[in-house]
Amino acid sequence: MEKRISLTQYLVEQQRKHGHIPGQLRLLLEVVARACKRIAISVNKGALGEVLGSAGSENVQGEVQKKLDIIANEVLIEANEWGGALAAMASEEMDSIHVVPNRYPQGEYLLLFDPLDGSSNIDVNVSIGTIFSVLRKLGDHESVTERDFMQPGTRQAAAGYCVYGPQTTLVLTVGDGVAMFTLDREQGSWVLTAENVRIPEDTKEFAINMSNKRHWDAPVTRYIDECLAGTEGPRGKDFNMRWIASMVADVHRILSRGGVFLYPWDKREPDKPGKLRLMYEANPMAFLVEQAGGAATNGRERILDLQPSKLHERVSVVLGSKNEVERVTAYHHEAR
Ligand code: P6P
Repeated sequence: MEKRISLTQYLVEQQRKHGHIPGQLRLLLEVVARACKRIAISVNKGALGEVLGSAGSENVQGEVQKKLDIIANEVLIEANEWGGALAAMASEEMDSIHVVPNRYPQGEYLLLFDPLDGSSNIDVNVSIGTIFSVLRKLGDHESVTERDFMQPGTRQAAAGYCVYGPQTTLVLTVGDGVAMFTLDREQGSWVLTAENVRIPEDTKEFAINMSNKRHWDAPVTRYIDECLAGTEGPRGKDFNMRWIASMVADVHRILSRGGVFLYPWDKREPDKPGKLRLMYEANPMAFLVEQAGGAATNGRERILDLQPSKLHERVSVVLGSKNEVERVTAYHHEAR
């Protein structure tokens, strides 16, 4: 079997091949990967590690925090604040940004993350994950504020996720395609197991929480009804449905074999554009999906083009196989 390469060697080769990865970014990505390894160890302990259940607190979203949410957040903060690559961090679990303390050197990057996405699955042993996005700090002003983070997803320098499932897999892009690394637990190292990942443009598999059907907007209802009609309907083919309720796991399946994922606006919270967060869920996943030849919109516009105004703002998400995303988006425009 050919010799597999490590994450470090992959990043060094990317740096050498394209100059695509400045030294600071390579260091940052290796630190994030190491933090994900530590989170994987805590996640894998489950009940043995006293890490299941709720922490008895709520996050900025008003969601009950699980113990592992807080552990994962602390691991990412502690791993990243001393390295010198970052100016500040933002997390789903923290109300405001965390500026790198003065006792450490400040770098030129901003790191955003959902430290443990899919928390409702933690206690029932279903795959969960860490999602991260890297932006560059704009300008050379000293004091970093939340305004520095208000950049569209097209400005991401890197994005990725780690899925804690049957395998522990790190998926990464620096704008030159998508690579996947599987954690070799015996060596404790990330090993390249796929690169230049491609999402098929067509699919027969959709992912949506069907229990919200009565709350959807007409274009989404039309699209899903056509999928459900199968060969007897206008699509002329049968569809399959998957919903893991863990975005990382659903997106990983789509990167691995195609599919379309929808978490659209619905009338349960009419004043909110959607459930998922733009900055540290939709943007990194949209960057990965586009780099793999897929598409990602909020039903009408390209997610990566959206100009954020708030750190924790939400968005509707339709992503995956290009032709399906384009169909859903076309239905939204027709319904205008
Ligand atoms: P629902 C997990 O809480 C999450 O943010 C995503 O990972 C997932 O896709 C979605 O919410 C699941 O939401 O409403 O189906 O529980």
